[in-house]
Amino acid sequence: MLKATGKIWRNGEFIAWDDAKIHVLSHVVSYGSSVFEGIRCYETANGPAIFRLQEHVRRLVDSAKIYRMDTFSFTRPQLEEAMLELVRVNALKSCYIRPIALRGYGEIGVLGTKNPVDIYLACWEWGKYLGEEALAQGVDVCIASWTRMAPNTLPALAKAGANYMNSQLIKMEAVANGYSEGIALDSSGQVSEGSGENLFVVRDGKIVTPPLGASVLPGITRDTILTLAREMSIPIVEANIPRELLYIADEVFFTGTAAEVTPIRSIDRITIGTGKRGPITEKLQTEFFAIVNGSKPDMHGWLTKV
Ligand code: PPE
Repeated sequence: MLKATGKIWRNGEFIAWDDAKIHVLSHVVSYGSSVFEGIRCYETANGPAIFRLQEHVRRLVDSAKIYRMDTFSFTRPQLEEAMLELVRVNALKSCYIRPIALRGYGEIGVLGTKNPVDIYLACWEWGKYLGEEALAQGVDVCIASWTRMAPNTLPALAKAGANYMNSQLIKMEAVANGYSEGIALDSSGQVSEGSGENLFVVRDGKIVTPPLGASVLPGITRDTILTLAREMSIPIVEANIPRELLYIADEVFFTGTAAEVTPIRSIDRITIGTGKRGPITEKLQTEFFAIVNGSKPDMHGWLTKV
């Protein structure tokens, strides 16, 4: 269950959690016109710090631009500052931050360009996305019968609410069949991503992840792993992945703000590698957590102290 916090930021002002309501005829409700983010704020020895705040705000503004929704008057630095203030106001040590820009109440009809774009920033405490054990033990997943959106349908580079109808189909099918998560292929049949995670495959000490053209979200954790692997001299490339490569991989893992770095131990009931978290996954996971928790120096400037 979602755990309520004190305040939500709306268009520049803090309001009570329970007052963050929208009219049922707001454009977003009928037509799915929202763009959003998911950001983690981690507890560190120096207090709470938001992970890759600038990159998340940039992607929010990019998503809004793709949908001609970047008509709000807040700059990126103002949005960054507002999120820091949000965490301070709610006095949380660690949390998940959910910024949402939506087409609000006004006209009715598909176009929506005359409707206001309202921005909300909320945060709450959120634990482990795929379960507490998932990070160590790995998860059992399937290939979904639903594919990701074809590139000329809904743009995957935008983190838009509407894309998550596709994610819901993938996730519901997986859960209905007893899996934790589903992996979707793209419209040409290549591996794309999970319903809410990017995907990495390890074979013979080399890592592959699908390119941005494979209908994936340009994940910020994905970028973090690409960067860390290069620095650790682990060969890593972005390339198309045929479905069957997943079955014969040594290791497969998900990345995402919510899922962090989660190993996959089986796909379609086929055991991946040894059926446990693999050594490269573990190495990257350990490095990732050391950085986000502030126990290793933040060489990249990825943490913004609250
Ligand atoms: N692909 C999809 C489809 C996706 O939703 C996410 C994040 C990612 C990849 C990873 O992106 P990033 O967080 O920048 O590394 N999914 C968010 C939503 C989860 C939810 O259920 O809500 C998240 O992880 O915050």
